[in-house]
Amino acid sequence: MLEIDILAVVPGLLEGPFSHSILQRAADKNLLKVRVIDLRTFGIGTYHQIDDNAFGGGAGMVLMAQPLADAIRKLQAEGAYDEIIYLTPDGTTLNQSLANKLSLRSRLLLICGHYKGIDERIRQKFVTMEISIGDYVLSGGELAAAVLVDAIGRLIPGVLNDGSSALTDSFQDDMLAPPVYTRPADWEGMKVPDILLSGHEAKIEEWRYQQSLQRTMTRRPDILKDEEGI
Ligand code: 6GU
Repeated sequence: MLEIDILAVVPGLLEGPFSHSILQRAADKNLLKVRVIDLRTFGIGTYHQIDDNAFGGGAGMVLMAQPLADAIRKLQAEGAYDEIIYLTPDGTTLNQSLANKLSLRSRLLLICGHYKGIDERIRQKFVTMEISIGDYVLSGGELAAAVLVDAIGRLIPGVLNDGSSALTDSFQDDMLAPPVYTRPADWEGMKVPDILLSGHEAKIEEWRYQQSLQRTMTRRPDILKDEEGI
């Protein structure tokens, strides 16, 4: 069982993603438990303030240390986290290897930033890992958290029906996946490669490997391992 708590500024953004398809099945099987916590409930004063202007000036608000610390400490009191992850464009870029590692943990806290980010002292005091989902800027960490949970959730053993399926994904062996086809074998005059209809398992495997290799060399030579290289 993997428990993921998500501390969010806009929890509504996370209502949809976890109640469908694979992640819902993971939850039904008690393999994954995602909980979204509204940072606003830890806000200060009548208006439940969670952000303030940045010291030193400049446009944009910063999430204050106190509401974040109060939320983190309350959640920690329910059980220790393996990692406290801050979703931020200046974090380590997410890749398959990192998703694999995180899928083996049992309790994670994801912190979603907003505006100009969170007070640096929260990063120093609590955060153990900082993750970005790519080199572009989102308006907040929630959608990035949804991407991270999807990437991790489908890797938890038992979540996918076909246990081998996650292992043949693009990136899983530093290679892109080969092309796939389904019925009909002839669609609008476009035929499925004969080899896939041959029933010859070893030859099909070799064809898929060659297709993967070719596709990776042309599209993503940067991810190829040396021994497979040109
Ligand atoms: Cl994790 N957060 C935000 N706000 N923008 C991003 C991101 C995260 N990863 C890529 N862009």
